[in-house]
Amino acid sequence: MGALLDQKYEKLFSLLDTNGDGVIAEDDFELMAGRVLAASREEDTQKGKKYAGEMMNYWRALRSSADADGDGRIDREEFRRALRQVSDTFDTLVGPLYHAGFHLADRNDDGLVGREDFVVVLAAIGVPATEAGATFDRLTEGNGQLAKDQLMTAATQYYCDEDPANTASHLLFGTL
Ligand SMILES: [Ca+2]
Ligand SMILES: [Ca+2]
Repeated sequence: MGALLDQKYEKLFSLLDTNGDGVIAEDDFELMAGRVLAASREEDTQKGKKYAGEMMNYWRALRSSADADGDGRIDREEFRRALRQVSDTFDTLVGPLYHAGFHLADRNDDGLVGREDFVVVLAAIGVPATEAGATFDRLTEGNGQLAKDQLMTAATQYYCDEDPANTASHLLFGTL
């Protein structure tokens, strides 16, 4: 597996280690879900609960596939090894969280997400706002509205794809 995937998994690890203690554990997901819901003011809504639920599902699926030594914490090496297998399980492991994130950011439920709402969510998971804005512009090719298919393509390619031409997907969470 190539260096590009490893760079992306490293970036993802840094974001998911929300409290920065060098391992990914349940408390990181609780912290991140709390930040996203607070930033989008969806703490008590159906969408917010759905997102928080998917965050915990992601954690449980990740733990069951990645936590090789069973200590409830996932270190960098365990994470990288697990994500290399992810193309087989993307739809169940990763897809639902991105669906829920999209619906959270689609504030008026018209199937499109605007720049500002996208930036709020990405900033809440730790991507600097200027980089999140640039991500949005790349994904939408400057069109100003993000469709769910565009996000799902980017997410799939972020986890599974090594073609250097798909820059917009590789930079989904900002610079590598
Ligand atoms: Ca952590
Ligand atoms: Ca919308």
